[in-house]
Amino acid sequence: MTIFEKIIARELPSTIVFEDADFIAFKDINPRAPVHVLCVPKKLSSRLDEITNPLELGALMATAIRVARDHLDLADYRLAVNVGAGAGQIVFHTHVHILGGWLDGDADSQHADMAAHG
Ligand code: DGP
Repeated sequence: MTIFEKIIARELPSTIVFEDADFIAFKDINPRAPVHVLCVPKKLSSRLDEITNPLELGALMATAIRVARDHLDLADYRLAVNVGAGAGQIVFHTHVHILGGWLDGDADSQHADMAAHG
């Protein structure tokens, strides 16, 4: 079972900001922006490029956008996906990072840089 499956099953605590039949979104435990939420498909795939159905890929992006705008109230935000360990992926259950909430001009600071984590 992946860490995120345990969160979906409520076996691990998390701060959930959105959930429907197919997706869950919860706060990242190691935030790298003032708002940092992960949008996760409940159907398990280990990395984004394992999802071959364009409708599923589209639904994931559409859900991330809906969570950012409607549930996190972000006008501007960054969506990021690490695909593979070499790109910084550490949890092998596909997820989209939703990052935002910076003050003007802070979005490109080191704090906001997905590559700066670890
Ligand atoms: P990535 O590097 O793209 O695989 O990002 C995985 C993210 O998952 C990372 O930013 C930290 C977060 N994370 C790992 N374990 C947990 C956990 O148990 N709970 C929560 N809320 N987030 C976690």
